Amino acid sequence: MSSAKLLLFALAAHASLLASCASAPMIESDPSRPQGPVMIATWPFGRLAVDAAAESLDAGESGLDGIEAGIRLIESLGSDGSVGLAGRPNAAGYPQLDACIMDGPSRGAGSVGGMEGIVHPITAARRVMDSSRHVMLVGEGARWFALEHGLETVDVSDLDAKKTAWVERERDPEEPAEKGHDTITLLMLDGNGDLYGGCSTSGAGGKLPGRVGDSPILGAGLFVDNEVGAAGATGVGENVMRYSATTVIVEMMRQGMTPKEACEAMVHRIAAVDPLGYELDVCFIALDKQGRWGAAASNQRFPFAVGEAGRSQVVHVDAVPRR
Ligand code: SD4
Repeated sequence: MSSAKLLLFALAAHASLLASCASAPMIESDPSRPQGPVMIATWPFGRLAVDAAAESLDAGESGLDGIEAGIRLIESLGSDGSVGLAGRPNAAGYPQLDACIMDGPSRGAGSVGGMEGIVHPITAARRVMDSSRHVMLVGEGARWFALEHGLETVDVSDLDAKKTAWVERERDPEEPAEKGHDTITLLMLDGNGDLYGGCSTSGAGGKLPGRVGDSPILGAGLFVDNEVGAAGATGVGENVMRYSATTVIVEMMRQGMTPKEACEAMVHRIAAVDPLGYELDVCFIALDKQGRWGAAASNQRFPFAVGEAGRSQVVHVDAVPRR
C-alpha cells in the first residue's frame, strides 16, 4: 500500500471519529453486565479496533486474532496520524514503529521496536511471538525478520518524498514543528474468560531516530496477566516506562482494586514522585478477569472505546482530581 493512500484513509477515519468523540459520555463499567467478550481500546479510533476485533471473534477466530485484526485496521487507517506508516515521522523524517502483543493463556509475547517500512507492526510482533524464540526485535533486525516472513512493506520512494517534506518543514522557522502522538492499545477478555492485548504506534513525532517508547515494552505500554487482568498505556512513553506502569496496575488489581481504581492510583503514584506531577501526560486503560474496565488520565479528558454486550461506544474520563 502506498503511504499516500494510507494518509487518505487516515484523514477520513479521523474526521468521522472526531464526531463520536465530541459526544462521548463519561462512564464507568457496569458490573452487572452480561458475560461475553469485553474490550477496551485507547482513543475514539479505538472503537474501529473494537468493532474489527468483535467481527473477528464472530467469524470464529481466536482472541489473539481479534487483537491483531483490530490493530491492523488502525495501522492501515493511520488513526489520527500516529499509528502505522501514516504516523508521525521521527526527527530524520521516517516513521519508526513500535508494537507488541500478549497472549494471556500461553503467556506468550512478541514485540518490535523502532521498525521502518513495515505496514503492520502488530503482525510483525505476533510473528516474533509465534515464529521465533525471542520476545523483542528492534530496528533493522525487526524489519529483516518481518520481510523474511513476507510481511507487507511500502514503496521506499514514497517514504523518501515524505522525508524530504518533513525535513523542509522542520527547517522552516515559520512552520511549527510537528509533534504529538497517540497509540492504539486494545485489551480483550474473550468469551472463555481469557485475556489478550496489543498496541501499536509511530510514537512521539520528531523523536530521535532509535528512540523506543513504552508501547513495545512489556509491563510499560502493555501488560496482560491471564489470572488477573490487563492494562495499557498511551501518552508520553518516557513518563510511563520509568514506572513499569501497566505491570503495577495489574498488580494493584490483583490486590483487589477495580480497573478504574488501579488506573487512577497509578496516575497518583507517578504524579507524587515525578518532577512533572500531574502534567505528566499519561493515560491508562485496564480490564480485569471479571470483565470490569476502567481508565484514568493525568492531565486531560481522555476518550476511549469500550465493547461489551455486543455493542461498542466511545466514552471518556476526565483528568483525575489532583491530590
Ligand atoms: C510513545 N506512548 O511512543 C507512545 C505515544 C502515545 O499518546 O501513546 N501517545 O511514547
